[in-house]
Amino acid sequence: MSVLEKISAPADLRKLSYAEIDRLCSEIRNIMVEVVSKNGGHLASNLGAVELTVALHRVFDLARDRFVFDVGHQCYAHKILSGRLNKIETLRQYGGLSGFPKISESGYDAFGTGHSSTSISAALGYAAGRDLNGENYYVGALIGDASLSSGMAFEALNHLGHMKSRMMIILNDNEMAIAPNVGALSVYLEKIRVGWVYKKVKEDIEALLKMIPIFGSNVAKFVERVKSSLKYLVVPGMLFEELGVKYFGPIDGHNVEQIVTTIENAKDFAGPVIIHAITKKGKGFSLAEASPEKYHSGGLFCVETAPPPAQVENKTYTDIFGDTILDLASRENKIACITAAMCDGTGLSKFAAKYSARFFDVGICEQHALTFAGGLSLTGHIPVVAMYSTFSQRALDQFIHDVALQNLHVILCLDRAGLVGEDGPTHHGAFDISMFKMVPNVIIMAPSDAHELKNAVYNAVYNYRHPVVIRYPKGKAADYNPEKLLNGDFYQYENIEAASYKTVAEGEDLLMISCGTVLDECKKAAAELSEKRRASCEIIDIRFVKPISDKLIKYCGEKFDKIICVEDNCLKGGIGEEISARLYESGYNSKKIKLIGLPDRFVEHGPNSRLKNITGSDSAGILAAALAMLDGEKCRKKE
Ligand SMILES: Cc1ncc(C[n+]2csc(CCOP(=O)(O)OP(=O)(O)O)c2C)c(N)n1
Repeated sequence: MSVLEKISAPADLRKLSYAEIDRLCSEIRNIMVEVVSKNGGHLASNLGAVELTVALHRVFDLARDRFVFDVGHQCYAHKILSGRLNKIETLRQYGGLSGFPKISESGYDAFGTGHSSTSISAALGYAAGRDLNGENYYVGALIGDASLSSGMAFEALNHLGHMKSRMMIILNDNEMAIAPNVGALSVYLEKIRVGWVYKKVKEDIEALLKMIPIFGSNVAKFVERVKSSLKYLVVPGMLFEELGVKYFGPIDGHNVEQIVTTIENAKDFAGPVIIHAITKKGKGFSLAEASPEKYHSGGLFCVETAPPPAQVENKTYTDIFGDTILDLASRENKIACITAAMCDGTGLSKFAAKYSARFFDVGICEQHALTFAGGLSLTGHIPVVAMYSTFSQRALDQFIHDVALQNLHVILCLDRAGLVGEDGPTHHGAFDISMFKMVPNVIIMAPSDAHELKNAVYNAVYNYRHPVVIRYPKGKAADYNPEKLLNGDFYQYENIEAASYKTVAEGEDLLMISCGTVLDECKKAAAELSEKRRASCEIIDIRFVKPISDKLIKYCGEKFDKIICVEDNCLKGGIGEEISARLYESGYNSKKIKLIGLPDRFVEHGPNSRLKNITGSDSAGILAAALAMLDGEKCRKKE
């Protein structure tokens, strides 16, 4: 009988011996590797947090006590232990368990997460509410060392020190973000780790100081000064203590007994405490221990072998962006690239290796990344900030106030725009068009294929002296042909005038305005339409979300009565709404217009093909909308 089988509720963990707990941790790891190899997911972080999670469930009753998992990508052991083992096979599948904590999924999930560095704020909110209500459950946050470096986490620590609420932070310190962690805080934590041995030395010195006879107050003051300067040198956790948070550690984050004992001691403290646990990312699975970055998150893999490197014909939009910026940087030495702890994920690894002086990893600090870029641009550099669309949500004010208001030449490259599949609603890039389109001075491009993306980046660098946003999705790049448009060894970039659009197919009966990589779906739908109804469909690749020219509006208004706008942004504030309003405003107010894009609800997790289908934004949905327009048929019902 496996140890897991002995656990019908988390409280059963308390009945286990520590030898059984060790076996349990291995069993949990095996399940994780098995499931992630089939369903994809965040492996390395989960493997590293098993013992911490088991210890939490052993000490606390997490149905009542409230623990917030930061980012939430390390929640698999928590799900396995809190009544979801029988559904773990469905992890990240449509209708199955989410890859992140979700309050609608289980009462054991205290707070929904996905974006980093929210846990201390959310836990402190819980603690404040608990105290107002006169309740007495325990509250805590489990946060990684990289997530702790973000502004939000610092804001929460600052507030926590002021509130002095009874709550616990468990710092899961594995020295890694997705890649090795960066920044002064990480150097500080490194000092603590290294200084583990200094602990003993410090105790000896203090004992020695106590033995020195004190001759008058000067000597006493001197001793105090020596003591406090020594504290800064060698006492672990001084930073937290100074902020009013009692520090425990560092401890071995893979030793359940040690973690449990420390939690038990720390939780009796009346105010805020932090337990600093040292862990290894990827722990227990040799491939992930050796390459935690590769196994941070990702697709399917064979349990025995590492995933194969990407082939040329499988280049993603991320790869195309990375290659392009590398190429342009060789010609333009003012280009500087900025990432918020996502160097590889955004395709900047080659740039970082070749142009390290012009590369800045600011940590998980999207807000700082944009304002930093603003300053950098005023020194004559051309900052290119690459981040995922979903994380740019956090930096909207910095984009508006620090970049756009001053009309600075900062290029914001948004990867993972549109639906991202199995990571689900916390990670879908559903809102960037709506967010950025409203901002004055900005040029926004939505390239429809690999070559359009290359040209977008080129034009953003050389031709547009404004803030520029370029958005592109996850996945394999359409129309990628490395030979295409080569002039000798050099790629032949094209100058693109802002607001220019491309007519992809000419037609008479209906117009499809396509925004970005949904162009493929539009083409498929148009082909089927012509086959099914002999209807001729014009397709326009709009290229620019902003500006949209009056010429385009006039052309659409004069030539077509039926117009379908397709995008992978949410419909609210999307490009379809913009075109409808502009048509109406220009007097073309009797058009039949159908808007296709993401609905006014959060789209769940699951394979992208399925999500596109249920939101009606695949070729079948576009075709159905076109048929409904042409024939007056009812649109295919959306979920
Ligand atoms: C706001 C935000 N930016 C970027 C990310 C992408 N991201 C997911 S996990 C991660 C690294 C987290 O490192 P750490 O907090 O140390 O946890 P670990 O994975 O090492 O356990 C990053 C950058 C995110 N989830 N949220």
